Amino acid sequence: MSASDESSSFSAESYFSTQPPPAGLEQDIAGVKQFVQRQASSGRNVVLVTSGGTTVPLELNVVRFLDNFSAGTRGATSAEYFLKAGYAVIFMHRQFSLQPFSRHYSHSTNPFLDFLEIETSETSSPSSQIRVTSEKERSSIRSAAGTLHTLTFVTVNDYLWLLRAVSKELSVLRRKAMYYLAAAVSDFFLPRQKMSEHKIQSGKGSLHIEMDQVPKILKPMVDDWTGKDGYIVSFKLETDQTLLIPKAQTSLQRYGHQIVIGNDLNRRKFEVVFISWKAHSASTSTPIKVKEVLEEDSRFAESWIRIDPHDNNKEIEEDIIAELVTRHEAWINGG
Ligand code: 9Z3
Repeated sequence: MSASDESSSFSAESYFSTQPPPAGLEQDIAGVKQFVQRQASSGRNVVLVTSGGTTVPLELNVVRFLDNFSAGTRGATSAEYFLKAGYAVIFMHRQFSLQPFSRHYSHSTNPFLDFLEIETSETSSPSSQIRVTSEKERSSIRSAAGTLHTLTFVTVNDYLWLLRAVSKELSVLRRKAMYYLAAAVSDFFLPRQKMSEHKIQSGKGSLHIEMDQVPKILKPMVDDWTGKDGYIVSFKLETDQTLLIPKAQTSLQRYGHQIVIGNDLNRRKFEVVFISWKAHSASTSTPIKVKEVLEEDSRFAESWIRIDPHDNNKEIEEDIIAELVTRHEAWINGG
């Protein structure tokens, strides 16, 4: 597999007209619609948090797949801080990746317990720390809180279909909606039409697979799905620190959204950089060619968030979310 220029690239439109929607999409979206309506009447801001990595199956009867790296820590932790800040959260995550409020309890089924600050006993063993007893009690806590709605994806195809549909539902909230795209999404996929039905056999020696490029969905997301009003935050992951800022700037320039958060794979837990538009440079400014974006480009603001890497009691997401909440508030007020 190689990243050659020869593989065809799908536009978002051609992608959705040729690749089938996941089973259960309609039901998922009916749930999102209800959730959004409830939040709209309560006047809350709502954030869509995407989290975890997508897979790319290689066979229709799937035995093998490619996976993108992410444990889902960034998304799950961020969702917690958004909830604590009073946001309602649609948490769209890779099946079995980390979830808000249960990430510290590997056997917990009680995602709201930290959030609601239910009493815990310091003397009891970790597995019996939680005092809430019946499942009925737990479920009423969750629905009383009612501000977390969870959706799951596995493949990049599930992810793309869900993202489009959820974004369209959320767009009714106009500026009160935020989109926080922390999921690690594959750049390449195998279109259904090119997939082998059965397990690829090993008898023929080495394996050659040509993959197509996943459509760049941020552009239609900004321009169409979210009605140009949503506050869109994407993440850029690099392993070469010197590429972080130029790549994040290129992404902002190309898609015209609000913020790109750059993170280096090995430093992501204690350092991130926010790339945004400077106040006088509207994202709708005359497009320039991407290659003209320079590291010192004056249209972009760059601000770093850093925490002490040795402080185990501090999570960088706390500061990321605090900063985003302030910026989103300014955006809602027309900033
Ligand atoms: C991220 O960069 C996330 O912060 C991580 C989180 C995947 C690094 P973990 O949960 O990992 O701490 O294990 N997400 C975005 C990754 C991505 O696919 N970005 C695309 C890119 O870099 C743009 S949308 O090209």
